[in-house]
Amino acid sequence: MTDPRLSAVDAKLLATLERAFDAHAGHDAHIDLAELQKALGLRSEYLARRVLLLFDSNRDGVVSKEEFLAGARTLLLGSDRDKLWFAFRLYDHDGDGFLDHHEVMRMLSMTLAEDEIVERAKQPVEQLARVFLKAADRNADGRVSFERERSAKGARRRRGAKKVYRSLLMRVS
Ligand SMILES: [Ca+2]
Ligand SMILES: [Ca+2]
Ligand SMILES: [Ca+2]
Repeated sequence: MTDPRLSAVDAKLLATLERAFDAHAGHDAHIDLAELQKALGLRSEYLARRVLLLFDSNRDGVVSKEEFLAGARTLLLGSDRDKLWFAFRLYDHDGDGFLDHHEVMRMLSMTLAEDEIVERAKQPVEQLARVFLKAADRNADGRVSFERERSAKGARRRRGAKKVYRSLLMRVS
């Protein structure tokens, strides 16, 4: 890094991230699905797979150090919009730019499962999904786009995103 604007904090973070990568990547110097799931402490292999897809820019199925640093920097130092965009793509399973009922259901199920509150949840996921969509889906077409999502009261979805950020932050610090 030769950027003179790179602050000491930034440089320190980069060093921390590099150490975190080395610790999890193993001898092949790449983070595969199992290593990523373990590194993030995720119960859901599906969620780990989604994170891997977002980090894996060259689509070779594993995360290189460069890909890891780029992704982690976006999540740690990026704008709120960058972070939300990451979370949105995480749950947009078919990549059509919208969260539909099934994707919202999956997102809520996973968030609840990761938080170990699935047994305690009084409302079934189906009902939560309906409430969420009703709050976030302003033009009532049954799905949520990124722009609308951003401005809507998508509190549950944001909590899901926070969980991922928290996991990432915890593992790299
Ligand atoms: Ca590895
Ligand atoms: Ca890759
Ligand atoms: Ca979708």
